[in-house]
Amino acid sequence: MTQETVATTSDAVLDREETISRDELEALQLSRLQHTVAYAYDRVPLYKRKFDETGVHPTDLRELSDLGKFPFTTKEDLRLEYPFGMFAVPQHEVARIHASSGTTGRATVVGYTKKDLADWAKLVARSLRASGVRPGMKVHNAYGYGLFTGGMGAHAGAEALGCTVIPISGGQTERQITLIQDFKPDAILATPTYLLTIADAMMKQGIDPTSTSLRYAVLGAEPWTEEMRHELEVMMNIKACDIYGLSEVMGPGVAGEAVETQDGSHIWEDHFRPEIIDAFDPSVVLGDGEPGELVFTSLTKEALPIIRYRTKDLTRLLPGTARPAHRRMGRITGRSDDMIILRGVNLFPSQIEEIALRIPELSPHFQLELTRPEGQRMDQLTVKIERRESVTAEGIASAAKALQQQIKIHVGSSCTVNVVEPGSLERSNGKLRRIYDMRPKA
Ligand code: DLL
Repeated sequence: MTQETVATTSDAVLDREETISRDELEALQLSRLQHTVAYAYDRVPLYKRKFDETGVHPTDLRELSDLGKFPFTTKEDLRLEYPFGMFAVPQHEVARIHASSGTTGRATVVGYTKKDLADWAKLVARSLRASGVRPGMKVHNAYGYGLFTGGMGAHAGAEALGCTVIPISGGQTERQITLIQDFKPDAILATPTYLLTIADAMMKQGIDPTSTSLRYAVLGAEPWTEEMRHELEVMMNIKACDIYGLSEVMGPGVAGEAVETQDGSHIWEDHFRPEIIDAFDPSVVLGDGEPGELVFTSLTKEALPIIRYRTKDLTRLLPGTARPAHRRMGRITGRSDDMIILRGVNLFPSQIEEIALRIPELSPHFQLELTRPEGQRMDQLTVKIERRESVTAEGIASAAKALQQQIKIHVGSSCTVNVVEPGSLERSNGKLRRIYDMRPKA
């Protein structure tokens, strides 16, 4: 790593930008933002077209709040510019390409220059370090390798931090368990539901998940709750922290959580300027603390500068704590496109996770099925959830009732609860699919 570093009182050495004041950070953001909008306007035809159509020019950005005058960028823009239309550098300067899976349409393609890759590795290293990982530790990386940014992004960050990386990727759970036992890693990087799959499989093999060498987990790529954190921490005797990111903005490491506070991920604001907007009226930029859709503008990216990217992730901005100048994001309640609208009530899978895990007889393994029975106009939600081992028949009945009632009270929806046998629902290999929408297509 070549970036400037400063010593701290703890056992970690932080980047200088992690310790600067808010004023200094905002001054840095403004100069980087002014550069980025001009750079994007000059080099990417889509930005020039959109800025011109909106009637804004890079020179209109005089203070940070002027960013609100600039047009948004959406996933649809990236799709329409498929594959390389959003790139701001000639192809020979693009050192690496990643892409989304494209299951919901054309893949979105993203690119990185050598400097982008170095910045990305630095920010993942920063996130891992915040979450308790230290140089010299062995890191078991179970994020998927390939076009998904999780595997290679986490890998490069752990290497940049000075760790020994075990690049196992996702899947092959039996093998993961063998290697955890044989290589004795200190930290594991995975999606929360995949770590649950691993812990669950250990128990099936008669291995006590608290007995492994693992002490830290850095989990992300999908929504998860405080209840799930508690579940995993107790089950595996680890400290579990959040890492957030998305490919269009960079990949993992846009934000990372500090192990000493465990109070939400700090957005690395020396590289990204976040905003929260009203998802239903995007012209409204909301204040800190107000829930809405997260929007990002990159401040240093060369290959794919991104201006006001609408993430569809719903959260809010909170003041910095462990890294005071960098605001935190609240837990993501869900994505606006993952929201179930059930008879007029909005519902997210994470709400069900939160409620279910407070009921001792129920496990974190659940699926949500949406149906519309023949001849009916009303949609039906069925929560299929596995019971924990050693639960009696009465226990199952009362847990099902409790879940149904709590969902009605906290979410406002009526649903059917179906408590199923342990091991009967599909396990996660990465990002877990929670919603099964079986309603007839309109
Ligand atoms: O999931 C990047 C990543 C990899 C982040 C590994 C963390 C760890 P995408 O595949 O582009 O990139 O998906 C991005 O995943 O918009 C969120 O909806 C969701 N997501 C990512 N991290 C979190 C998190 C990677 N910590 C999309 N909590 C984002 C909740 C998350 N949701």
